[in-house]
Formats: sequence, structure tokens, C-alpha cells
Amino acid sequence: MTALEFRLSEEEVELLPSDEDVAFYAEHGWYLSKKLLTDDETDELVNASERYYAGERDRTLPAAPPKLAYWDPSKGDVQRHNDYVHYEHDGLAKILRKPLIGAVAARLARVDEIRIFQSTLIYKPPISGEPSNIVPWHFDKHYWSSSSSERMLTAFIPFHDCPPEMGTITMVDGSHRWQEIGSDDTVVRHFAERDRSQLDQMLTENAEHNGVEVVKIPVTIPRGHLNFHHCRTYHGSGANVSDRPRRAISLHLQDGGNSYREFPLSDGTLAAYNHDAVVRRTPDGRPDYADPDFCPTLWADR
Ligand SMILES: O=C(O)CCC(=O)C(=O)O
Ligand SMILES: [Fe+2]
Repeated sequence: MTALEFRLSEEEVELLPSDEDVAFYAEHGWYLSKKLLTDDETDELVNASERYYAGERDRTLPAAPPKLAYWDPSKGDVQRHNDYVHYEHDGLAKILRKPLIGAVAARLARVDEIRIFQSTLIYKPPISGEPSNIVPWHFDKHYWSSSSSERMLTAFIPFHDCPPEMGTITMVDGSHRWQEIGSDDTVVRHFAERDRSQLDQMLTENAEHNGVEVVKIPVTIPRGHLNFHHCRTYHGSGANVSDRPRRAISLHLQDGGNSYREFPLSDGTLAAYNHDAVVRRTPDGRPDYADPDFCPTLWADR
């Protein structure tokens, strides 16, 4: 891989976060980017995702990981989640692998290399009372206990203007700096499996423990802009009360230094991630979170 692949155009350099933006991210735990995707690119995300939903795949996973999110039409008009779309669908991957996205993430996380960790295609049907459209409060590191890094982050990429009435992503401002209390193994389970009132209570108790109020910010995201959040920033989202589907991808990102670590749970088992069922092994036998097939490099400052 040559360094040339990771060059930005002069126009793209203008789209990087400023020093003030990087400081904002460090303080608040989230950052709304400039317009990183063109209208052609967001149009293509819509088209490619419709082909994906109709069954188009360029390859499929070699094994079914234990906690794979994988909507198919038999599931009906619920919120759709599909993992590993950057692996299975080249049309989506082409846009997700735009170096500019990695360069923005590298600046925010203050690292010199960014790899894809996961990508989840998300669709909230325009049904105001649909319970599965509600995303309860969580932070992403809860699901990534087997990852060594504390600098991982997520780019939330809507394919269109995403206002509050569509159930846009909502940030709990500054919560990445909270000290956690009452954390137990149940947080390692995906939020879809967990009790919602329990999660709301966890948020309130954590805020009280830190002597702060819960400040919720639904981020109005204009088309082509991305919202980045730190892996310890609490977030969730509400109903889609608009007349249009809310279409997005959550692009989960890891820094170059991230690798598998053993993280023992209270029942004596080790925390796992879906990658552990599909990625190659490192020389010392651990799942390799730098396997280029599943975790391609998005940006490297060399
Ligand atoms: O779809 C949403 O509103 C939330 C997605 C999410 O949890 C994430 O991007 O990490
Ligand atoms: Fe999340």
C-alpha cells in the first residue's frame, strides 16, 4: 500500500476539523463535520443500500458470528440493522472507504492511523409508533470490551438531511468524560437485548455520580455531513415521526493501535466481538483486528 492512496485534495484539506473543532470533540465527546460527502455520494448510498436490501452481495461472511445484526425482508417493517456492509457490498464500501472520512477521524482521535472496525446499515421506517425505532442510551465501548483502545469512535452517516423528527442520533454531551458506576457485565450485551428503563436509570445514576446533569443534544445533520462520537459518549435516538425512512450507516472506527485483548467477564468467560468468528489470527493466536479483509485501513499519516 503506497502513501499516495492516503492523500487529500486541497479542497478536502479545507474540510478537516480545525484545532477548535478537535478541542470541541475532546470536551463534548462528539463533532458534527463539514460536508464530507457530495450529493452524488449520498444519492449513491441510497441506491446501493436499496440494491443491498434487494439481496445484492459481492461476498458473504465466511461464518455467521454469534451476535450478527442481519435484517432481511422476513423481519418486516421494524428498524433494520445490517452489520459488515463494508465487507459484503462494494458499492457501499466504495463510499465508506473515502480517505477523507478517515482523515477527519484521525484528527479527532489524535492518532495517525484509522481502520474500519464495523459498519452497520440502518433503516428506521416512517412509522411513528414503531417501538424498534427507539435506540436506548448506550455507549459503543460497552460492546467493544475485547478491544484494547479507548480512542475508538463512530461516524454516523445519514444519507439525507436528518432532523429531530426523523429520530436523529442524540448525544449526551460530555458523557465520555464521566466515571462510570454500576457497570456490570450486562452492558456488554447489545442494547437491543436490554431492558430500556434499566438503561435510562443507568444514565441518570451515572450523571448524578459525576455531579452533572444529563444534557441531551439531538444533532440536526445536514445531507453529506457526518456526526462523530467518542466510544464512551452516551447516545441514543427517538422515533421517526416524519413521512420518510431514516437511512444511515454507523461507521465504527478503530485507531491503528487497537488490538484484541482478553477481557474476563464475571462468569469466567472472556468478552468477545463478532470479528472473533471471522478474522485471521495474529502470530500469537489472537483475533487480528487489523485483518485487511474485515478491518481495512481508511487513513494513515505516514
Ligand atoms: O441509529 C442511531 O440513532 C444510533 C446509532 C448508534 O448507536 C451508533 O451510531 O453508534
Ligand atoms: Fe451506538
